[in-house]
Amino acid sequence: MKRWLTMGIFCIIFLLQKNLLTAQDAFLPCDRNATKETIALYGNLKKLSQKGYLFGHQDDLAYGVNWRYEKDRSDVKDVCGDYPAVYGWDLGGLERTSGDKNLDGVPFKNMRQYIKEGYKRGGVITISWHLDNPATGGNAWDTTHGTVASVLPGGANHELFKTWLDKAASFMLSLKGDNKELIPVLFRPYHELTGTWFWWGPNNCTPEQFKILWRFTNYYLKEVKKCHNLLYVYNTGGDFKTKEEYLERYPGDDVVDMISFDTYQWGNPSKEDGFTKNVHNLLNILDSAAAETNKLTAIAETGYEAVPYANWWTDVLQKAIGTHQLAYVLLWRNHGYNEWSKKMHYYVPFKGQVSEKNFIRFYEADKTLFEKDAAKENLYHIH
Ligand code: BMA
Repeated sequence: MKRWLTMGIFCIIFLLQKNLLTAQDAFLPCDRNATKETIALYGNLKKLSQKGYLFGHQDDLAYGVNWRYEKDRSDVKDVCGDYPAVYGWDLGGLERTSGDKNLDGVPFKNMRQYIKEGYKRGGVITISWHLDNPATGGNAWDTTHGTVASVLPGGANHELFKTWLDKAASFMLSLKGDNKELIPVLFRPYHELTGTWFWWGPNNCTPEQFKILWRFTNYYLKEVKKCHNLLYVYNTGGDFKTKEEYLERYPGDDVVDMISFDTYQWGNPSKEDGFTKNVHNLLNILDSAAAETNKLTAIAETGYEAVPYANWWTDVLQKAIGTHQLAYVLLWRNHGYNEWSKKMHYYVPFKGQVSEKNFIRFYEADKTLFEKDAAKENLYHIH
């Protein structure tokens, strides 16, 4: 009798474990050799998106409005006492011969350090890449026709392009935690891919060419360079009207982990609610694309330049997201005064800014998750 009972208990444990394993298996990164921290992050982000969305900020630790490179400082932390849960960084400039600083002046040496610090505290890292135009030597906004075809295998700039991917790979592989483990990165290459302003946009390549560009990048980083700490984020502009349009350039479930879009507030939200309505529509489409592809979702860039509307955080952004489940929402960088546009260029409040109080309410909302919330989740461990 006792033997039967013991065997029965073993059977139940076995079946339970098998079920749990199957559940985990169903949600794995597209890189089948992803590191265990990367696998853990992916599964945990999926679970966490049912509770709320992580709050992210670009270049958060490097500078803010009226300050540059002050240890442990962050405009977000100055206002609400907590760091963002997601740290956005950009590799643009790494491909240049002189590549020691990115296109916005952040030294890559510092960036690597900030990434380590954020990861160590339990935050999440995402990286975009405003890479130069390899055909012309111009910047990412040089939309000279034909560049995409020229970097694909067999194209005139393919070998040069590979040397740039080599540089991106060595940066990714240089990101290590205290135990020498690779730091997982949500990699968002060829961002705003449906916009006409970058050389990888639809005015410059067919959907097929774009897909090959993506698939080659994924193959090269994963198989040749052995970067197994990357989760791939497909990212469009905010200009799509249907799921089919959204997925027109989607390169395949086997090379994507997260789907996202970028969209910014323009105009005056106290007079019209176009942004809220639009974000809501975009999120409905994103949700249906996620149901089809079984991927995580995010708003990878958003904001209202200089946040001139005091209640923007709760009355506009929080409302726009509503009950949609997202892994994260990231606000763009706090540059401060921009000499070129002669305007203030920042997207999160700093001490004394007009939306400061409302940002604290947004911080306190149940669904918004900042770094302390993320740290509690132990995102890099499989639970
Ligand atoms: C844009 C602006 C630019 C910046 C670029 C890349 O949105 O913030 O000033 O150079 O992003 O970070």
